[in-house]
Amino acid sequence: MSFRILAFASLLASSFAAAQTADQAWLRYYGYHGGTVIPLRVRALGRDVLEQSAVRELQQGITGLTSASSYASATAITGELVIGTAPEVHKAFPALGFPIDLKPEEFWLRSTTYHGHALVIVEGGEDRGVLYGAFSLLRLLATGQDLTHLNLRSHPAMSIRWVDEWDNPDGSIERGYAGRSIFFEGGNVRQDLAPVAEYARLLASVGINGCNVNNVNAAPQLLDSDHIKQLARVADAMRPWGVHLAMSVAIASPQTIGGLSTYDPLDPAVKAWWAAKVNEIYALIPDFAGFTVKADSEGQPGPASYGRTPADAANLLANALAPHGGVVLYRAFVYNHHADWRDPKADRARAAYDIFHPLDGSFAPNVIVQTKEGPIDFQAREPVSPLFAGLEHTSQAMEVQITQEYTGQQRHLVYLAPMWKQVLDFDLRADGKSTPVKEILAGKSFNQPLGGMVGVAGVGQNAWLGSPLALANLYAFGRLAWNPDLTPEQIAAEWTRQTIGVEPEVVSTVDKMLMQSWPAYEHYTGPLGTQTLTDITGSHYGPNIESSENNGWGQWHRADRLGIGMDRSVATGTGYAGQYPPEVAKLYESLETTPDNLLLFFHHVPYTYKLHDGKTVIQYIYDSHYEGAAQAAEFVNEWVSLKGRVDDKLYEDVRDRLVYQAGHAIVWRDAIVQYFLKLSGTPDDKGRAGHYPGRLEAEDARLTGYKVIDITPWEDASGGKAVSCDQPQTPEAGTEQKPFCKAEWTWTGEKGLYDIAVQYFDLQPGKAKFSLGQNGLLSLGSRGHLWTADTSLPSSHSNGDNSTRHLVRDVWLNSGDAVDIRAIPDGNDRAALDYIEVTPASRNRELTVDLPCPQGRLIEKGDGPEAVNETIGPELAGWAGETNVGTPIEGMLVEVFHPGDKTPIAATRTNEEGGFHFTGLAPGRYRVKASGVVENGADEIVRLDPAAKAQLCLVVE
Ligand code: GCW
Repeated sequence: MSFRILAFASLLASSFAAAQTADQAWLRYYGYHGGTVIPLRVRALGRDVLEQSAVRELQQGITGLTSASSYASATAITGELVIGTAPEVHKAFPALGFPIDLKPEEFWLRSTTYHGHALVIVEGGEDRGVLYGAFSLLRLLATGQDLTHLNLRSHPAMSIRWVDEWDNPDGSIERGYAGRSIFFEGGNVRQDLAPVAEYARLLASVGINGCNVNNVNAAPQLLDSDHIKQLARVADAMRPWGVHLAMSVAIASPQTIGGLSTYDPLDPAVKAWWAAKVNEIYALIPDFAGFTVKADSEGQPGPASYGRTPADAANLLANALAPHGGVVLYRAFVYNHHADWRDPKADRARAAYDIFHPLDGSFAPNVIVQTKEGPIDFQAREPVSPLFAGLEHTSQAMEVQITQEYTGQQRHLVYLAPMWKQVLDFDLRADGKSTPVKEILAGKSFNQPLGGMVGVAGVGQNAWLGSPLALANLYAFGRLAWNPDLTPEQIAAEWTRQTIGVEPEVVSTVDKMLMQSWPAYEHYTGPLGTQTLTDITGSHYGPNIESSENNGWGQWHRADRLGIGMDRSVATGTGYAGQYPPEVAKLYESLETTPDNLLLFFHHVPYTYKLHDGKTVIQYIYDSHYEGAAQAAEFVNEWVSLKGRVDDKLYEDVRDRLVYQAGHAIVWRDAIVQYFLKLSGTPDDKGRAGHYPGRLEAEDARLTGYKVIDITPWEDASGGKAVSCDQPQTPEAGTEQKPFCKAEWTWTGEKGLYDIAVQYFDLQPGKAKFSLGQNGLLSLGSRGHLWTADTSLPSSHSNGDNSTRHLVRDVWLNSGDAVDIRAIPDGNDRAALDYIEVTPASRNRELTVDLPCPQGRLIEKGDGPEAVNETIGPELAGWAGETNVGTPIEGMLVEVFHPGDKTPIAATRTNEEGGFHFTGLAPGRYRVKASGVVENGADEIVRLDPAAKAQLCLVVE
C-alpha cells in the first residue's frame, strides 16, 4: 500500500504557473470552504492511466483546497480516500458490499468507516467513471458541500458529450474569439501540446468525453498519412483524461486527396478508400471516436453531387468505422444558401427537417444526426428544431455554440446555459407524449442506443475563451450534457464558487449578472424572435438590419414599412410550423398562442400589432432596446460593487469588458431604434427614439481636417453620418506640431460638472490618438482626456462592429465653452468620430480609465481665486503635456512657490509620462510652474487642503 505525499502535488501545480493551464478556468482549487473534512491520503486501487490521472488530480486538488484555507492537516480525518473501479473496490473491501453494477462512466462516492478508519471511496464503473467521480468529489469540496454523509451516485444522461473545435491547420479558428489554435500551426499539429492536455483535463472535469479538433469546413489534407500521425499525438495528449479524438472529414476526400475520380458514396472504390483510411487511423489511434461531417452545406461538397442522400454518405463512413467502434456525427445543417428571397414559400428553417425526416430509419446504428438547437443558426433566440421530433429511428445529438458567434463574440457577457436549458426542457410532444428534447437526446424517448450534445467551443491560446466570464459557458455545457436536469442557476453558482469567489455576495452578484445576460443581449439586439439583426454576411457582430434581406442566406425577417416577421404558418406562410408534432404546431400556427418572444419568427405582423400585454410591437422594439442597454450599464455597477473582493487582475479585465459592452449596447440600441423609427414612421411613446439629450453630432461640429462621411449601414451611426480624418492637415511651416483633425462644438447648456462620452470608430490596423479639450486647452475632467484607439474590433470600415465609446469624467463646463476632439489618424484607423454626448457627471468613479492626470483638475491661466478653490490636496501630483493631442512632456522643471515669492520651495522634473509628484507640502495656496523643454510653460495657482487629495494637470501651450 503506497501513500503519496501531498506536497508533491503542490510542486506539480506550481510548475505549470506560466503556461496555459486548466486552473485559469475553474480548476483553481483555491480554498476549502465546506464544513467537513476528508482524508488527505489518496490511494488508487488500479494502475490504469485514467485512475492515475484521477489520483493525481485529487492530490493536487485537495492540497490546493486545504492549503489555501484555514483547514489544517491536523484536523483531517485519519484514514484514506480510495479510488477504484467497481471490481477493484469490491476486491479491496469485500465486507463493505459495494455495488458492482455501475455503468462504465458511472460513479459512486461514499464516506464510511472500515476497521475504525474513515474511508472515502470513489468508485467508478470503469476507469472513466473513477475519473469523473474524482472530479465530482473535488467539485463538491470546492463548492463547499457538506460531505459528512457523502453518498452520491451519478451517471451521464447522454453518451455523446463532445466539444467541436473549428480549428484550421494554419492555426486560425473559424468563429474563434480567443486567439490562435492550441492544436495547429503552420499547416501542422503544434509541437507544444501541453495546452491540449490541460484542455482535456478541463473537459474531463465536467464529463466531456470527445473532442473533434478540426473545422467542419474540413481541410482534406488532415487525412493524409503524415497528418494522421500528427493527430495521434493529439490523441495521446488527451487520452489520460478520457477525452477521445474525433475529426471532421470532407466527403470529397477520396477525390481530393485519394486520387480517385469520384467520391460517390455508393462507389466501391470510394468505400474501399474510406475503409483503408479508417484502418490507418485506428492503427495509430485505437480509441479514435469518429468523424463529424458537414456536407452539401455552405459550399461543402456532399452526396447531392451524385444524387445520393445524407444517409448514403453517413452510412459509407459508418460502415468503415463500425468494426472499430467509431461513430459518425452527420450534421443536419444542410440548406440552400442561394434561396430565392422573393419566394414567399422559401424558408431555410424548413431545410433540416425536409431533408432528414424522410431518411429516418435509414441510418446505420453508429450514425448520430447532429442538429443545431434551432432551425436557423445559433441566433439569440430561435424555436427548438422540429427535427428532434422528426427522427424517431435515428440517434441524435444537439449542437450548441459555446463560442459566441452571434451572441457577442465574448466581448459581450452572455451566459448561454439558460438558452440551452430552455431547449433541453422543451417538450416537443412527439406522438402526443411527453418528449422533452433532453430525453430524446438521451435516447430515452425513442429508445435509441446513442445520443448527446456537441458544443462548438472555439477555445484558443488566449485564456481558453478570451473572456473570463465566458468560461461559464464551457463549464455549463459539460454539466448539462452530463445532467440536463441541473438548473442554469445551480451551474452558475457552482462555477462562480470555483472560479471567482465564495463570499455569498460575490456568488449572488455574479450569478445574477450571468442570469440576466442573455435576456439583456436579446433585448438590445433582436427581440421577439427577429433573430439577431446583425451583419449576417460579414462579421456576425454589430447591427446591420438589411443584411438579412434580399439575399439567398435565408435569415430573413421581412421588415418593411408596414410590418415585420416571417410568416411560417401552414395556413398562409412557409408551412414550417407544421413540421412540429401537432400540439406544438398548433401553438405556433396561431398568432394568439405563439409566445411573444418568438412572434416574429413565426408571423408577419404590422408594427401596431399588440403583444399579449397590450404593448405594440414597435413600442416593444423601442422599450426592449432601452431596457437591454440599461441592463448592460447595470452590469458594470454590479461588478464594480465586487471591487476588492475578487482577484484584482480579474476585476479589471472583466470591468473593462463590461464597460465596453455597455457602450456597444448603446450602439445596438440606437441602430435598431432609429432604423425602425424611420421605417415604421411610428414615434416612441416615451419620446426617446430619435432624441438624444446632450448629444452633439460630429457632422454638426466646426471641423478642421475632418470630413463628413456616410456610415454604412446608416443605422450604425447617430444620424447616419460621422466625420473621418482622411486628409490630415499638413504641419504648418516651421512647426513640428503633428497634423491632427479637430471637431469643435460650443456648449450651450447649463454650467456644471459633466461626463462626456465620445463615440468613435476604432479600425484596424492602426491606433488613432484622441484628445478632448476645452477652450483650446487640453486636459479636461478627472481622467481619460487622452486615449488611443487600440482595440481589436471586426470590420475594416467604420460601422457598428467597431463603433465604440470613451468616457471622460468630471468635466466642468460653462455655457459658451468650446469643447473639442482632436485626433491623429494612424494606418487604416482614420479616427472617425460619430458624436459626443454630455451628461451630468455620475458618481461612479470606477468607470474611469487610467490615463495621465488621474483625478486632476485643470486650472486655467488667469482664473484667479475661483480656480484656487478648484485644485486642492495634501499631496500635489500631476502631469504636463502638449495641448494638441496631449503628448506628455518629459523633463520639464516643475516648481512650487508661495504665491508672490520668487524662490521656489520645492522643485522636480516631469518623468517620461509627464508626471510629477510633491509630498509634504503644508496646506495652503501655492503657485505651480512648469517650464523648460517647450517654449511656453504653465503657471498655475492651487490651494492644498488636508481633507482632499487632488492632482493637477499643467497644460502647456
Ligand atoms: O453559423 C455558421 C457559421 C459558419 C459555420 C457554419 C456551420 C463552420 O457562420 O462559420 O461554418 O455555421 O455551422 O457549419
